[in-house]
Amino acid sequence: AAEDGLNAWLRYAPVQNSSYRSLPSSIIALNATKTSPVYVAGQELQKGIKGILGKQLPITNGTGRDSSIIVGTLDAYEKRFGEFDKAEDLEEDGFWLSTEGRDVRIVGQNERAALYGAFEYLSRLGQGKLSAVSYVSNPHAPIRWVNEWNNPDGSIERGYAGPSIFFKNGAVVDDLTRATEYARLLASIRINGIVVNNVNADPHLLSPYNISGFGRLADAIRPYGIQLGIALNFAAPERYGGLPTSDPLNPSVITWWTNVTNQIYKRIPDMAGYLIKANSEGQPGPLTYNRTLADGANLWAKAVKPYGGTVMFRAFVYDNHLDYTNWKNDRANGAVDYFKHLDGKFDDNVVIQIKYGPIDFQVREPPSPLFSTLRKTSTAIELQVTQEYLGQQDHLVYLAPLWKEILEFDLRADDRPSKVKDIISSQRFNRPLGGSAAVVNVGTNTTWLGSHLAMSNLYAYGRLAWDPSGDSVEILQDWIRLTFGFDRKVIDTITEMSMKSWPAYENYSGNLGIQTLTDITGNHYGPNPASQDNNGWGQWTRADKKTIGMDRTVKNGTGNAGQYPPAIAQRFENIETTPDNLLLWFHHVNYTHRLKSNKTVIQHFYDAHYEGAETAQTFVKMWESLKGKIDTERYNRVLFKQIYQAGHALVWRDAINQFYYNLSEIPDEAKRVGNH
Ligand code: GCW
Repeated sequence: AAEDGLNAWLRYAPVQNSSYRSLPSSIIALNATKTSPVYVAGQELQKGIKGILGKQLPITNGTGRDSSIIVGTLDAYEKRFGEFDKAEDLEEDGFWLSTEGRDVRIVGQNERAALYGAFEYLSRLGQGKLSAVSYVSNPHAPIRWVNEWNNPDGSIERGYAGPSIFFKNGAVVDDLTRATEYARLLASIRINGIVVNNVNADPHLLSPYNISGFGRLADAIRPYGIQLGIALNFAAPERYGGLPTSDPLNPSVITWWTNVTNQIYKRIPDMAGYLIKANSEGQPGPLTYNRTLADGANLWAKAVKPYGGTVMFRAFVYDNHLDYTNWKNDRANGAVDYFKHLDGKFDDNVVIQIKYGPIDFQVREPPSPLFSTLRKTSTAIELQVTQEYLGQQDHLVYLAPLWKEILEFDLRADDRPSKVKDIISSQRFNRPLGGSAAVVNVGTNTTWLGSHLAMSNLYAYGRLAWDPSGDSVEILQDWIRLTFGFDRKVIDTITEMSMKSWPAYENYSGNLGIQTLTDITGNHYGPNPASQDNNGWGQWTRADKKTIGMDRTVKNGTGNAGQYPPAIAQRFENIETTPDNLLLWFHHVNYTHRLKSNKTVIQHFYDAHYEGAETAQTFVKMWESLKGKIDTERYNRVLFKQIYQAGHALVWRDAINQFYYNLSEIPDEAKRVGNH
């Protein structure tokens, strides 16, 4: 049963359906050299059809007499069958799938695209989607990566599913089975890059021994069409290379990085590129040497350029020793303040990787204003599948609806439609690159993320990276069918739990845009509203006896609202047009301030915390109603989590409500909170 966890949505559980009898009788993988993605596609089709239909199809070269499932690249297909009339419609990484006619045909623009098409076909079979179809599917953006904050000792920063599948004792592990299995899962959701080490990067990972370790890792994931990326430590020239400086304009530093890069590409010719966290949370960076962030990014951009590599440069630059006594200070201003004047100064193969909101993966944030600030720079959005502030996989929080809110947000740059999804795809500002990265942090746990239900988030991430217009419920239900089967009640129940989960978590953690009120100085888990304020981290609530919220207006506050294009700036500047769910993000108000719902802020707090915690109680009963419809092992594991969440939601409710009651001394109209 551990297999169910490991295979996740690729279980290939049997499906009974008589109309499958008309299936082709062999598989032809065109021009497949061993370990190529097309070869893997052939193997995967064989395995999947065996599982789903109980039929063992031979992989042949094709006799021409029998019907076949044909999979291959556009080139190989045309060589074999002549000109292909859909060729023009295929973009990079795109595929064509046709189940019309005698054969099933899967044609990829490149090798990995052929594999994507094979997985798509298997996903349809596995969900009982039998109608004859013929369509092209192209990606919304070229960069569809995951980041894994893995340290060489095997620990994972903000990972909640056990130690690393990649590293142990300072080096890449010998047995890379799990790395390959992970690549398989990721390829099925069309992810094409993995940055395997923590952005708080260990400079010693650049040793020749570790470069050969990276090489083995790259070999382990390459058959799935996935490229390896490496996170760098800016100060490696000093900390590992023995140079007196890491100044990005110093010739010896440039030579040093160029040499390291050449060594890496010698071992890994298709290395995807570098990811860099610089001048952030104590990490060194170009600013340490009075150079610009662009000077740093461009140094690596030039080193990887000859190999077609990309530099992902994180926008998560801020001062974590902000003076909290100054009400004009605002961590949320950091990204725009640091990057605005650099627009147009980055090389073409640099992509600025921007967290979805201006602070840090909170339960609710507006989109980062940097998305609409950078017009001459490529950008990507950074999301978290690992639930750092969102219950760390002990709480069910289905994240697609949160991501969709950001991706569909129209920033109105130059008063024109400017949805975040069209900015990061490179379309809106006509940039060469763009896309998304999600911090996933899988571990050795057989469920990958530490929770069976949390895997809907990884699945949804891949789906939305490929097509951000996808619908949260449709994506979820595809995942449920593939993971748990077709039973109507199973589908409806998990759908209801998942769709209620983010609003519930928001209700019992931090609502009205006040942020997730976790302990912010430590593990980011559990309630601790007092920890937000009076320190340099800048995740302030500004709560006192009478008032609460960050004043981010231009007229009176930190000016953050003014970082958005005019139409949006106006909306947030103005308390009447700021939506209730972001009220305390942008405004500092009395607890007695009336919301659009006509409730006071404090009463909304009390009520929402009761409501959210109540919803979490119902998840237990909902899950229990599935007993007998889900295998015992997964049933019990999920039940355990739901019972835990129900209890912890009460802890959240009471801790937060009591805290604001003690502070404000305003009674709860329903008389639940207080000293009775
Ligand atoms: O959310 C914060 C985390 C840090 C993390 C940092 C970042 C990798 O608490 O653990 O460091 O963000 O994104 O760089």
